[in-house]
Amino acid sequence: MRPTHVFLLIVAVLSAVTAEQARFDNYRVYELHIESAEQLEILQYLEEHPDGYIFWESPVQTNMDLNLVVPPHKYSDFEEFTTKLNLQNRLMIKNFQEVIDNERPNKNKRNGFGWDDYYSTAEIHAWLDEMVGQYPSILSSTIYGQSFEGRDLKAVKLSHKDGNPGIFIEAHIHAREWISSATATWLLNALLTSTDAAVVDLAQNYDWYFIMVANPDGLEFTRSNNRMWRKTRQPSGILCVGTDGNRNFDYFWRNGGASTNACSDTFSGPTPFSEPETAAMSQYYATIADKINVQFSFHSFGQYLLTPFGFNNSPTPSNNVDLQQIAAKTVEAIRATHGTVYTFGNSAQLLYVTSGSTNDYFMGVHGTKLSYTFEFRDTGTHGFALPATQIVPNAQETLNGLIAFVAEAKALGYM
Ligand code: 0X9
Ligand code: ZN
Repeated sequence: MRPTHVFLLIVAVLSAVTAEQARFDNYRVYELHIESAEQLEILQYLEEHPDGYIFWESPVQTNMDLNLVVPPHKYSDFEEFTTKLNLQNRLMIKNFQEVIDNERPNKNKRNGFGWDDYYSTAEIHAWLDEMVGQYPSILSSTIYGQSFEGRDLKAVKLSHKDGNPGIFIEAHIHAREWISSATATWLLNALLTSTDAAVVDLAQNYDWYFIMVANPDGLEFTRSNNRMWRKTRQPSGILCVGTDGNRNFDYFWRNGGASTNACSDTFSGPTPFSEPETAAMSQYYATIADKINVQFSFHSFGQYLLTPFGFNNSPTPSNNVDLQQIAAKTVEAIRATHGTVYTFGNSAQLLYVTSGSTNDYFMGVHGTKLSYTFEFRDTGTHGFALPATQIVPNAQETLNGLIAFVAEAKALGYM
């Protein structure tokens, strides 16, 4: 570790020890639907002058849904402006602190790593090291860089034999999306230990590359200071910190759906790959890209399976019919597991415009033919604070989705 990193780590640890965790008592969460240019303009102004409001999505276009967290001192203000603007809104959460308080029912039962609770980067990495120690002939790990605060950026590779098609999974680039890494570690565990024939087939006949925590500094900040943090932790201006990792990749960077305001949650960064976490991921991917047939990004929430491209006026990928056909099979298998309904389609059409995302970069720059974003559970009942009791069912349905995915991708000649 460089001395500056040691220093930063000490600062980070000290501030974590002295910091108070932000509370959200009686904060309400509303889902809004932006219809008119006027509504969009007002919401964009509000995002730049939030005064207590918290945006879960940036207002980037008309015809998009957006979740807005409303603190108690803004109840009447919210009522007034939504009425004046005729802004469609639906109360999703009455007291967000209560949802956070119910997120980790097993947090005081410390019995090692598992999937009935959420864990820190250090705990996740320690578990990965333990797995590498237990399965040294098939599992290996790579430290592909360091985060801004000096934490290891770690990838693992599961391979039973040479020449397998490659599947790359990148999770937890957004700090508050805890279910993303929990699902990824569950999947790796299933690939290592399951005796189910379909899972054994996936494990033995494909090479799996996982990045469990793409943004470790962000994850730690959500645990110590603010559960709602999204970005990296490198200062982005005098008053603001962090860049949206999923807007910082160098492909049609700043071409829509990204902010140039350093305080925004969708800040693109001052330059592409300004963040050590994204620069390192792109360099790591460059070393394996020719072996990768499929790439998945794990996010939450909304229950979507999204396909590229996301940027403004982007072209439709030449294999879009296949992309959608594979997605259809995947969501069908997800639904057949526990009844969870996913919607699939192009990310810009279904959700909103984004640029500089991992998916766009891996497909656009490296030519990865199958590239998808999972937005896991739920549809807004708990939002980012999905109870840990849902980790296992979320992961089970994802695994069944992946089994169906691989079968269809193989049938279409991609693997
Ligand atoms: O906005 C994002 O980065 C993702 N949604 S989230 O709520 N998890 O932040 C969606 C990104 C999907 N778009 C592409 N990958 N192109
Ligand atoms: Zn995300």
